Amino acid sequence: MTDAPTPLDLVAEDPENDRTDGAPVSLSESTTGGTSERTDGHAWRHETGPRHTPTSTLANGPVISPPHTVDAFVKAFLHELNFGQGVPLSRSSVNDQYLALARTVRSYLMARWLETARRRRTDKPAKMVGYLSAEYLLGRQLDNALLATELTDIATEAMVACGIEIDDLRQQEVEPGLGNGGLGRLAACFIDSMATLGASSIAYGIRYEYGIFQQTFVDNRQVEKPDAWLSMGGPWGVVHPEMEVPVNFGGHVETYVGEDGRERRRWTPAWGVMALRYNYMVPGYQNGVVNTLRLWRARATESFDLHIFNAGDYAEAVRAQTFAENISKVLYPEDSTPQGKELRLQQQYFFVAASIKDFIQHTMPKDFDVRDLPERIIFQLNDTHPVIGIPELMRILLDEHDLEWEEAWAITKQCFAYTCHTLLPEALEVWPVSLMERLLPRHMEIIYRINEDFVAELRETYPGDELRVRRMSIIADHPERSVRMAHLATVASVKVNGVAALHSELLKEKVLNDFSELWPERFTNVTNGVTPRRFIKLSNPEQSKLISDTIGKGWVANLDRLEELVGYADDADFREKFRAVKAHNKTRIRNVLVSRDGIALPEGHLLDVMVKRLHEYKRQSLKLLHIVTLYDRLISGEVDPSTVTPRTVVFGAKAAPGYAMAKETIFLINSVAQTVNNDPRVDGRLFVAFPPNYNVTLAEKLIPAADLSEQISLAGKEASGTGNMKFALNGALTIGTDDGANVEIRQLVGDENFFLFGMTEPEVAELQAKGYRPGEYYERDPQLRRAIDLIASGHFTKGSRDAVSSFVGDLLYNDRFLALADYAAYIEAQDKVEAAYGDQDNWSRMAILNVARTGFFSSDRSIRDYIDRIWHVKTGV
Ligand code: NBG
Repeated sequence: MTDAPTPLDLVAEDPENDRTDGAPVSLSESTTGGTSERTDGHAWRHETGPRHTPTSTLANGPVISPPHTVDAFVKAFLHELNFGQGVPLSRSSVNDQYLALARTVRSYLMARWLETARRRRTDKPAKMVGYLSAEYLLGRQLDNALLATELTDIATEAMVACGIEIDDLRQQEVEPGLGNGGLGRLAACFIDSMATLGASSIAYGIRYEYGIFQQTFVDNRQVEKPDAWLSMGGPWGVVHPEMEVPVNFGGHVETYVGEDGRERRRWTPAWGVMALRYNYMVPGYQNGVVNTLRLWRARATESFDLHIFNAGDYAEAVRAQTFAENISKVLYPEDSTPQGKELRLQQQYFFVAASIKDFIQHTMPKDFDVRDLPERIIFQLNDTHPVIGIPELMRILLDEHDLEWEEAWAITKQCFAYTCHTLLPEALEVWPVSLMERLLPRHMEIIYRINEDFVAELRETYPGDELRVRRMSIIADHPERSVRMAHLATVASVKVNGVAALHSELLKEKVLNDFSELWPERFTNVTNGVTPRRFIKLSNPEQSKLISDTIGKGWVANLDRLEELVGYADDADFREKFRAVKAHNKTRIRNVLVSRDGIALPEGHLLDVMVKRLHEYKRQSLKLLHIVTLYDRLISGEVDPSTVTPRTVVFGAKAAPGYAMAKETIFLINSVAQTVNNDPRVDGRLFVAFPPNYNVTLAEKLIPAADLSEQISLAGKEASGTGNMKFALNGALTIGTDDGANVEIRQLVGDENFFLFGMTEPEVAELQAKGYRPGEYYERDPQLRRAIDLIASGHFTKGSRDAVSSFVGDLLYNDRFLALADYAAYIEAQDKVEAAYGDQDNWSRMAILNVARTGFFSSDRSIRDYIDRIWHVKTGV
C-alpha cells in the first residue's frame, strides 16, 4: 500500500510559474498531505528570498503519471485514505472516502498539469489569455476530472474492489457555486474549452468562502442560507501560501521628485491584505492538457493582536483580521445595499490586482520587460467586474516601472478586451467617485487622466457636440459623480464583444452606440456556447451513447459532427431509441426529485422547464400566467380534462436576496403550485414543481429530461442565454421569443422546429415609444383577465389579496417587461406545443433535429472565435 505512485516526487517546479531561471517552488505539502489548506501559512509569509535550487537532474525531468490500472488506482486511493485522511478503509467515513478519491484523481491531473506547464515552458513562450472573472459556477468536479483523464471505469472498478459504491461518493461532493448564473457558468464552460483546445491560458477569480446562497422555501417564500461549500474539505484546490501577493487600499497620493528630477506620484495606501493563491486544475478533454484556474483568498496581513487577545478582548483582537478576510468571504449577489457595494469594489480590485501582479511577477520570467506585455498577455474582462484592472495596470507601469504616460497607455490599450453581458442599462456598473477616491485614490487619479485625454479626443472629433461628449465621458455627473466602468472598458480595450448576434447588434445600436460610431472596428460578436463534456456527455449518458453508437465518439470534442444525425430524424428506429432516452431521463429526474426534495412528479406528462435566475425581464411571471390559464380552463369546465395534454412545469430559480419583486414571484409560483397540485378538478393534467436551490448539479439531471425549454424573455433584454443551448442539445424543443441566442437557435434548427412567439425588439421599442399601458391588455383579453383576477382574488394565497397585491399591481400598472403584451401570443404558441406533442413521432423528429443542428453552440466554437477575433493565441499547447 505504501508504494503507491507519488507523481510529484520527481518534479520541483510550479506550473504557470513560467520562469526560465527555473526558480522552483515546493508543491509538496498541499499536494500529498491530508489537508489542502495549510493553516500555518504565516510561517511561509515572508519567505520571498531565494529558494532552494535542486541540483538533482530529476528536477527538470519528465513527470511520471500514475499508471492507468485498477490496481494502481486502488493503491493510490488507499494511500490517500491512510496517509492523507489518516484512517483505515474499515473505519473511514463516506467523506473520508470522497476526499481520498478526489485527491487520487487529482494526483492524476497533477501529473498532466505539471507536464502541460513543462511543455509550454520549453516552447518559445507563447502569448497567453488571462481570463479575469469574478464568477465561476463550476459544478461538481469529480466526474469531469474522471472523464477528462479517462479514469471513470477504472475508478468505478477500484471502488468496487474496495467495497465502495462510487455513486455515494459522488453525492458527497458539494459543488463550488462561485457564481450567480449564466455569466459564471459561461466562465466555467470557457475554461473547460480553453483546456480542451490547448489554448495557452490562465483563469483568475476569487475563492469565495461562501458561494451562491442555498435557497430554501419557508411558507412558500425564499429563505437564504449560507453556502459553506468548503466545510467538508476542499480537495480540488492547492494552496501556495508562499506565493501570496499584497493588495493595498485607501490612503493618499502625493507628488515627489525622483532621482532623475522628474515629478512622479506616489500612493501611500492606508491598509492592505494578502491574496492567497489557490490553484484549481482545469483538465482538457482527453488531450493531456491541464490548465490553471487561480482563485484568490484574502488574508489579513497581521493575523491578530496577541497583546489585546491576552488582555481578554477577543473580539477586538481579531477585528482587523475579520475585516480584511471579509473580502473573499462571500459571493456577491446582484442588487444590494450601499455597504455591500464598497465590499464589492474591494473584491474586484482585490482579485484583479492580485492576478495582474501574479502574472507579471510570477508567471513572466524574472528579467521580463513590461514593454513586451502585449506580446505575452491579453486579459479578457468578463463583464465590468474586472475593469479596475485597467487603471491598475497603468499604475504598475507608471509608478512601479517608471514608464511615461503615453507609453504606459499604449501598452495598456493592447492588453485588455471586454465582454459585455447585458442590455439592461442598470446592470452596467457605475462606482461613485467618492468611493473610488477613498478606496483607490491613485486609480481614481489615473481614471481622471484617461478621461481627460479621451474627452479631448472627442472634442476634436466632434467639435461642438458637448451632449455627445457628456454621454460618452467615463465620468458621469448625474445623478452622482461616478465612474462608468463599461465606458472605461470600451475606451481601453482592443475589442468589445457581445455574447450573441442580436446582443452584439443592440450593443452597437443602443447601449454603446456612440462608441461603435467612433470605433466601429472595435466591436465584434462571439456567440456564447456550453461545454458538451458536462452538458451532454456527463449529464446525458444515454443520449451520448446513442449518438456515439450512431456516428462514433468524435462529437464530444467536435460538436459540429452532430450534424451527421440529421438524416436519422427520418429513421423510425432511431426516433424510437431517442424517445427511450428521454423516458429514461424522465425516470431519473423523478427519482432525483423524490430523494432530494420529496417531490413526486407525475408520469407521462410533457415536461416543461423554466430554469434561470429569477428576474423580471426573463418573465417567470408570464409563465405563471400561462399556468394559471391552464388551471382556469380545467377548473371552470371550459375544457374536458381528458382532452388536455398532461403537463408538468418545473421551475428552478434563485432571486437576489435584495430583489423584492423577484421574491414575490417565487412566493406566487410556490403558492400556485400548492393550489394546482392539490385541486382534484385538475384531474392529474397539470402539475407544478419548484425544487429549491437550483444549481449546476440539478441542472445536469433536469435539462436532459425536459421536453420543452422556456426562453421567454422580452425581446432585446436577454443578452444570450446559455440554458437555451443546453436544452436544445439535450433534445428539448424551445418556446421562445426572438431574443438573445434564441435567434440563432431558431435559424439553425429551422422555424418548423421552434415555437416562436412575441414581439420583436423593434416592435417592443415601438410600443414603448407609443406609451405602453398594460391595463388595456387586461381589459381587452378575457382569458388574461380571468387569470389575473384569479390571482388577485387570493385563490392561490389562502384568500389573502394582500399577499399578491404588489405582484398584481405591478403587472397592471407597470409591467416593465411587457408580459401582458406578449401574453396572447404566448398562450397561442403553447396551444401549438400541446397539439404538436400529441404527435409523438413528429415531436421526436423535431427534437432530434434540434440536437443535430445545434453543434454550433459548443463553447469550443466560442473559444475558437475568441482566439480568431480577439486573442490570437496559440492552441494545441
Ligand atoms: C448574463 C446574461 C445572459 C448570458 C450570460 C452569459 C449577466 C450580467 N449576464 O443572457 O443575462 O447568457 O450573461 O453571457 O449575468
